[in-house]
Amino acid sequence: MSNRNELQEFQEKVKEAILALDRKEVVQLAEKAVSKFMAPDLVTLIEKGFSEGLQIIGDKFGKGEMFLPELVLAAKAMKEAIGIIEPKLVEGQFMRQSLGKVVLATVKGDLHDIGKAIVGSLLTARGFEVLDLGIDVPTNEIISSAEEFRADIIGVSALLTTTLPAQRELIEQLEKDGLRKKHKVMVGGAATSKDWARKIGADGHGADANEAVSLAIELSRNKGR
Ligand code: B1M
Repeated sequence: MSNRNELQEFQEKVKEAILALDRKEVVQLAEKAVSKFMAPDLVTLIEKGFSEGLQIIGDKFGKGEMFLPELVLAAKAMKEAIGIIEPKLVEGQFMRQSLGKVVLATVKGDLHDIGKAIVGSLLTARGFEVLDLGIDVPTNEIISSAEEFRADIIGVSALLTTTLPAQRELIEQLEKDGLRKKHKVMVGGAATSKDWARKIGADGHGADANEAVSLAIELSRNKGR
């Protein structure tokens, strides 16, 4: 069987295990994946297998076909799986010259961190120095940490329509503090879009982790402009 077919078959198995809320199987598949696939395929597996599975659960939750405890179980299994895969994504990267510094945070009021963690792992794997401030981070804390860390880029994630405004607030606060030119701002997360990024004056939007990395590379090249 070709590697492509194998990967696709694996993706389907991962999706099924997530949908079945079978934590043990999800973890076992992550362990197998690490021994079978190289980093680029693992990224595809995260996006097309694990994330899509969770997305389907989210859609079912939105329609009232699944409930919060199920969402929590699926998210826990996914986090465990990503924890197993992450070291393989970043291994061998430490000798590289830094591409720049990124401060990442999920905005205040928002507890979703799986997507941000994936973005953080891929940025690290590509050679960025990443400071992840975690979830539910107040705007002032994001700004003071970015200043202290001398971040080239501030990346903020928001998954709820109610927490989206915190991304706008961050940009407004940077402007008020006279710091807007010092830090590029990248936004992402399921509630965001390219339109939203334009509307609030962000420097870019990452629809997924790969796009976030390409954007960060572009932004760090255009630093100071
Ligand atoms: Co929540 N949740 N959740 N949830 N949850 C959503 C977001 C929702 C769309 C589900 C639904 O109703 N269909 C909905 C939001 C509706 C809305 O506002 N429009 C929702 C809701 C309502 C809620 C609660 C309010 C539920 C409740 O309590 N009644 C509650 C809110 C808690 C809070 O934050 N205050 C809640 C809680 C939770 C859990 C804690 C159970 C859990 C999160 C666990 C965790 O993160 N540790 C959870 C989950 C798992 C989801 C869904 C199902 C999946 C999110 C996820 O991890 N996806 C989600 C449904 C959905 O998104 N469609 C949902 C996988 C992940 C890899 O994708 O995060 O999109 P994502 O990240 C992607 C890209 O967006 C991008 O790259 C990543 C990789 O491709 N990206 C970036 C992300 N950040 C980026 C940053 C960048 C660039 C790209 O630059 C900085």
